[in-house]
Amino acid sequence: MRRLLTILLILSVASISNANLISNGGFDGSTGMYTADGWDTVWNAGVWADTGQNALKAWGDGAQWGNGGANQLGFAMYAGTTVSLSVDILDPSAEPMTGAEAHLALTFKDSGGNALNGTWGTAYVNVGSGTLTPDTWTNFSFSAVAPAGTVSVDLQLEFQGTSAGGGGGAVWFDNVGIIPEPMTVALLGLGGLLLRRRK
Ligand SMILES: [Ca+2]
Repeated sequence: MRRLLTILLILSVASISNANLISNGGFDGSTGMYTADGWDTVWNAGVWADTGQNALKAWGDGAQWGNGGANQLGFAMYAGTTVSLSVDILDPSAEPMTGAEAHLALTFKDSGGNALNGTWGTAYVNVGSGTLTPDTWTNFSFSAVAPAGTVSVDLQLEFQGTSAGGGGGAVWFDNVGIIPEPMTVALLGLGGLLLRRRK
């Protein structure tokens, strides 16, 4: 029985590793304002092919913290899982980001829907205006470990104004991936412990 349990544990780990959780991370399908197939919420953003590929364009409203973006919510997640986020970003020379940043965020939540990860409740990376080569797709990625109590994770991509009167221009996002990398080694070790105790 314990051996069966161990095998099931290992199989369950294998089944969720190295799989991109995102729906339509390439923004294929419909184009237009305030829409992105497979994404939960789209605000001050939309999908177009201006850059030569279908991608999400997000913009601000000229105000500090004015923002636009898109999210996908509620991916089931185990505590201790390392979650990697990868996104391609482009700063368009026709409407360059000014007084703004591209905000890439993972929000881990507990069973009560409370955000974990400290003060802001979010693991994130900000790519500030002026740091990207205009009109050039650049890949950004980061990893975060799901804290104790995690049952789900949300993804948010955002254009975010950072200065009073700033938040101008736009930013493009494409090829979004969230890859969970469970603590396979630790769980295999746990399996080994169970087998050893069986003897
Ligand atoms: Ca695309």
